[in-house]
Amino acid sequence: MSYVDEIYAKVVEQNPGEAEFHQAVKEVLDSLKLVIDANEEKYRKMALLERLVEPERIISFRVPWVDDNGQVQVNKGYRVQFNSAIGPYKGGLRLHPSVNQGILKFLGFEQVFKNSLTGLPIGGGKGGSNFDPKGKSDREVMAFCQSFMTELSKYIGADQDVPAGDIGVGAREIGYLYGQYKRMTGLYEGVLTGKGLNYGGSLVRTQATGYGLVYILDEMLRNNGKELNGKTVVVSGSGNVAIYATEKAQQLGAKVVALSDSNGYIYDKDGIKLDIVKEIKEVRRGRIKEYVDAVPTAAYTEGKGIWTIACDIALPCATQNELNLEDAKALKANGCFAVAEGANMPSTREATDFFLESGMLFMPGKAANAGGVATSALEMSQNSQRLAWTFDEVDVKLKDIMVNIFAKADDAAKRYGVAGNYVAGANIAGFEKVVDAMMAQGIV
Ligand code: NDP
Ligand code: 2IT
Repeated sequence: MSYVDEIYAKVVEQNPGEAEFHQAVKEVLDSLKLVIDANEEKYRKMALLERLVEPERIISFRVPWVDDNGQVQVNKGYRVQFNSAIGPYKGGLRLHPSVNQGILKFLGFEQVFKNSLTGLPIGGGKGGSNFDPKGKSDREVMAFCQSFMTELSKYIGADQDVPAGDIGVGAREIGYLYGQYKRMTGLYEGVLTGKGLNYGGSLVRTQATGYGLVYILDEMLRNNGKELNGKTVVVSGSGNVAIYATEKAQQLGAKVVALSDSNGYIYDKDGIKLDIVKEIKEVRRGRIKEYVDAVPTAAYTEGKGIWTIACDIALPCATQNELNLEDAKALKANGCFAVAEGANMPSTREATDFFLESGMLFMPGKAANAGGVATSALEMSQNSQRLAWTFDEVDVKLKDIMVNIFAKADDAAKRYGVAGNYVAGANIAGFEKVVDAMMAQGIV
């Protein structure tokens, strides 16, 4: 058995029941075969892959809090500190009832390669809880965040581990978490990113993941003789990433016709009116179906099915494994020629293979959604300097980083004889920097 296959078998055996983690590891290892086979003896002796797939540390803890009825609730809290070879652990916190250790390990593993691709000095981590913020009052969310941070504060720091937002964690939650960190430690430091602009946040961080996604999409299209202007786009989700991907796609001349949430999707043939979506989602914390109350010419459909809408470009921006083989085939049959992943691992492995084999342009999440964490790293730089850059300064840097990520994925794919396969390219390019740092730092 090759070294790569041996390691995958071990991961499955030693991490039972963690399907998403197995899936993420398999995709990366399959891409790395080309690189590892050429250096097998050296990497095997150093147990490089064994170390790469094992988190440096996982912290798991109890999160007790009191709800509005005076009832004590208990959630599970986690932080997966996956790899610190190239910088302090960096990655979001997810609050969603589906969160478990396996999902956070998959997200932390992806983050290691994504963060490497940004070219900035950040290692990989992820955390969160099975707490469900939906339907909770602000006071309940604050009580949860304070309890969560009381424990987490022992393990993080501006030069140690810097969490941020992810599903269910936005400006409100980061504010409560930051306040409690400061209270627990007495430190006013850049320990979290995605902070409010009045207490150390960076301009563009709110928009960064969605904007970055469209910047790299644009770069991929232009490098393949196509353009975004005039194209019809379907975006899934209606959270932070989906909203700002829609905004930038519209600014660059595309027509976005659909958005979704976990209940269903809207279709607006005239193009989504984003100010209405922002009001529903960012102000009222409502459901996407409320869009048709404001725009009666649009349609709402309950359930899945967003990928059956005809489009040129699909941007999955909701959650993992939201787009399966059947969805991929429907997209292709309806004329879709490009897919870029705003979410982490939204396409199943079968869907990803179909995109690549059928000649569609496909940019995987760890490259395509790296603009969020890259701008987080820019927030860390500004915090260290005790300065705040202008919107344009940060936006220009973000665009430059996304163009560079495209170039790295494109170049690595070409170097290993799989030109146009940006999955392999991103995995290899992300791996090269991390492995170099790990080898240099000895057996740790
Ligand atoms: P938000 O919480 O702002 O929005 C999440 C959106 O996805 C909502 O519309 C939500 O619908 C939908 N969604 C979440 N879980 C499910 C599910 N199980 N089934 C169907 N729909 C679901 O999160 P973000 O926009 O920040 O994150 C979206 C994706 O982007 C995630 O995969 C995240 O890991 C990734 N990402 C985020 C970054 C960031 O900076 N925020 C950076 C890089 C990647 P509902 O309201 O019904 O739950
Ligand atoms: O998946 C991700 O890259 C994020 N949720 C953003 C992480 C960050 O540290 O900004």
